[in-house]
Amino acid sequence: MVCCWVLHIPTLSAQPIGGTQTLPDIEAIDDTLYIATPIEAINFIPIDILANDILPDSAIVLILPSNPQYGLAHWDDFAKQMLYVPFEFGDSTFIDQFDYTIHICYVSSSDTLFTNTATVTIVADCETDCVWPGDTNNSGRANIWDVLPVGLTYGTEGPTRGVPNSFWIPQQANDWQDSLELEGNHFLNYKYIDANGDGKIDSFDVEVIDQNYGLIHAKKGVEQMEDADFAIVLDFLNDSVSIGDTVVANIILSESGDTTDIYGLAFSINHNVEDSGTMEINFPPSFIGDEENTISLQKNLGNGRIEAAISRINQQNTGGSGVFGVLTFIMEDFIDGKKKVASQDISFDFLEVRAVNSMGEVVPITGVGDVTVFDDTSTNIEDKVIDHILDFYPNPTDNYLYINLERIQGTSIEITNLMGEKMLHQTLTPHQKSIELSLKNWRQGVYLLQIKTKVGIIVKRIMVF
Ligand SMILES: [Ca+2]
Ligand SMILES: [Ca+2]
Repeated sequence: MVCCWVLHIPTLSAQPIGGTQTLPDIEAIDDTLYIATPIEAINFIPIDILANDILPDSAIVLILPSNPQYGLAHWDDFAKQMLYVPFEFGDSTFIDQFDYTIHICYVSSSDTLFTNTATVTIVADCETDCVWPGDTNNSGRANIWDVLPVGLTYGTEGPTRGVPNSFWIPQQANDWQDSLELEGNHFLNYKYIDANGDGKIDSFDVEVIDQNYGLIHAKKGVEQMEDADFAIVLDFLNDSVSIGDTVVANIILSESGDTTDIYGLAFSINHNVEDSGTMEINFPPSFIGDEENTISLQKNLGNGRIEAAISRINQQNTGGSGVFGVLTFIMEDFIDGKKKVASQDISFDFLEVRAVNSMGEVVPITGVGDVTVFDDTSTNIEDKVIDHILDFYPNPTDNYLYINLERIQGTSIEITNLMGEKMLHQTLTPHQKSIELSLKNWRQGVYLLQIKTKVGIIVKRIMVF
C-alpha cells in the first residue's frame, strides 16, 4: 500500500532549559515534508527535522526525541537524521507528536538545551473513498448540510476507523454495512457520517462538523434551492430597530397547504448587518423536538451569513408547523460602505434551504426572508452598545446572579428572554457597588443581561438551568 507521510514542525520559539548564557539564533520553522513510500518495505522513515530550522548546525551535539504515542522515534547520530516508525502499518490515518531536545555547544557557552515539537501526520492511501471528518455527506466541504446525515443515521454503530480522530485530512476507513440513498441514485456509506471515527454516529460527530466547519477538500457544485409550496419563513418581531435593541425574528415552518412530514432542516441566511457578532439562532422546544431528541448546530460566519440546522434523531418524521427557531442579535451602528446611516432596510434572505424526511428523501422547500427598518433618529448615547468586561457569576446559574458594579456607573439593569420579553428591571442607585438578583424558578434557557451605563449599554448572555 502506498502511503503518504507528512512531517510538520510548528513554529515555536525554542525554550532554553537552564543556563543564562547568550543564546544563539535558533528558530523552528513550519516544515512540511511529504514522503510517498511503500510502508511495508521500510523499517524507519527518515524525518529531516532540521531542514528548515535556523540552527548553528556544526555545534549540534545530540538530538533526543521523547516517546511518540503511535510509533517510535530514534536519532541516528551517524546519519544526522531523525527516524520514525509507526506501530500501525497500512490502512489507518493519524497524527503523532513528539518533542525533541537539541543539545548544542555554542561559542563560549557550555551545553545548551532546546526543546521543539515535531508533528507527524500519517495519511493512509485512499484515493477515491477517503473520509474527511465532518464532511458527512461527502460533498467536498464541511458545513450545515452535514448535520442532516448524522440525524438520519443517529445511534448506528459500525467499525471504528484506525486511530479515531477528527483531523481535516483524507482518512482511510472500511465501509460500513449500510448506506443512505441520496438523490439521483447516489449512495452514501455510513463511514462518512461517523466523523470522529469512533464507530458510533452521535452528537460527537456534530461537534466535528462544527470543528471543521467551512473547510473544503473538493470543488463540487453549489447546492441549489428548489421551488416548492412548502416554505420556511423568517418573521421579524421588531417593526423598526435602533442601536442597542435586541432584534428578534421567528423562524417558521409555513402553515399553508398540507402538513408535510419532515425529519431535519438545514438553511443558510444572507443579511446586511455588519456588526453581527451577537447574532445567533436558537431552537427552542417545538414540534420538531427538544434538546433531548434533536441535534442542532448554528454557525455565525460573519460577512453577512449565518447558517443553522436541526434534525430529529429517532428515525421518525414529525408533522406540524409554526415557530421552531429564533434568530436574535443586538443592533449596533449601521454603516453602509464607510458611512454611518440614520435609516436603512435590514434585510434577511434565505440562500439555501434543505429539508429531509426520515428516509433521507429531499422534501422540496423554499425560503422566504423578511425586512425591518433601522431607524437611528431616536437613539441617544445611552443606547450605544459598548464592549466591557463585566464581573458577574455564576453563569450558568439556577438560583441567583451576582454582579460587581464597582467599575461601572450603572443606571439600570434589565434582563430579557430571547423573545425580547422583559423578565426583570431594576434601577441602580448612584455608586452602588454590587447587586444580587434572584433568578430562581426561571425557565431554563438563554437570557440577555443589559446594564445601562452613562457611556452605553453592556450586554451579556446568561444561561439559566
Ligand atoms: Ca459536506
Ligand atoms: Ca462518531
